[in-house]
Amino acid sequence: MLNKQIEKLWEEVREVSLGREIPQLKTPPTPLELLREYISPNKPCIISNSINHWPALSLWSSTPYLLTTLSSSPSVSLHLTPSGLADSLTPLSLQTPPPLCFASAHVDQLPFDKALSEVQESVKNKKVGYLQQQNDCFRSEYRGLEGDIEGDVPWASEAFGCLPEAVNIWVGNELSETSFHKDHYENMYAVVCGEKHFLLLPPTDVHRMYIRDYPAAQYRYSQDTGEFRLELEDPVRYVPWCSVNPYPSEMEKEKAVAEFPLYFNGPKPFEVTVKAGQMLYLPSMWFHHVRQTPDSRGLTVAINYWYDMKFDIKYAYFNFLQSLHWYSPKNSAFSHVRREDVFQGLRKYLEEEDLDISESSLEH
Ligand SMILES: O=C(O)CCC(=O)C(=O)O
Repeated sequence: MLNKQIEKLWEEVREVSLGREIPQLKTPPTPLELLREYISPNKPCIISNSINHWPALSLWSSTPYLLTTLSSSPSVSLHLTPSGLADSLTPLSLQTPPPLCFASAHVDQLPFDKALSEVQESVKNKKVGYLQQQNDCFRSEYRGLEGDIEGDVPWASEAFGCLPEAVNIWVGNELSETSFHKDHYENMYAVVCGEKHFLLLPPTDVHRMYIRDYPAAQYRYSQDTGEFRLELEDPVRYVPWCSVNPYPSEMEKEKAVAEFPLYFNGPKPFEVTVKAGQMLYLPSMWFHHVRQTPDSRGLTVAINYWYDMKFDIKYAYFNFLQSLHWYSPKNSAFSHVRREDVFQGLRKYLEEEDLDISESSLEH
């Protein structure tokens, strides 16, 4: 039973390395400082005054500028969901227990002006648009804006010893939220318009995220009916995803705390707001949850640079830690009981939908 030792690790990491607040740097660090103080110890920081020279900081707050500059560009990827939560856990049906799936957004390719209108006309619990695509979309779909930012973050590229693998843009408003997850990339995340609010947990806190396998599903939006349908992938594909929603409604709060006590009763996540003109160094494998506050015209715009991470000893330690089981007594409100529930609900759903999925895939 390693629970006590794992809990000690959460505390010790904060005591010896992370502290209680994310460091705020007034100017960009030298490559050596970034490497020594932040990348090597896998420690986030917020950096001010590092992108003041980007023309984007003044230009992109003008919607007419964006529309004109991107008017002859190829189409851009628009993510549509009913709730603003893409890549997040969603009930597949109204059954009890509700079978949860990992729901990805409906993705449309549209000219920028049409896609931006969809974001601006988003309606909560009906249709929410988020302009994003994590495939280097800035350098392909938004080429027209390339001169407004730098192709890389020079002091970071020097510290990482490489150029960014991908540059992505995120254009949304307060209705879009990104659920807790981690990436196998080093991330330099710059906010250009509005604010982004991050909750951060170090990789050592992996047990507090209740990562479980969920069947993948896809939202499909119909222009004809104006409705979304959630379709389970066939054959079933499982996605390991964090189970914790850090902001449950008042009604759901008690249940959430009972289901995920390690998250809600453990050390508080680091909370940081990245303002327009600031950059967050988000180290590889850190769990992050992202919300946003738009600027006065109603948009948040951010750019992130993904650099390859080093699959070094930290990665090996993380995998080892994740392989250790958190012991939960049988019949407790969380742990295996809930996992079973997830599959019980799914089994019922598949039967009702007459989907032929083998029992063995459900034992996954
Ligand atoms: O800005 C967002 O909504 C999410 C950003 C994110 O998850 C990332 O850069 O890895």
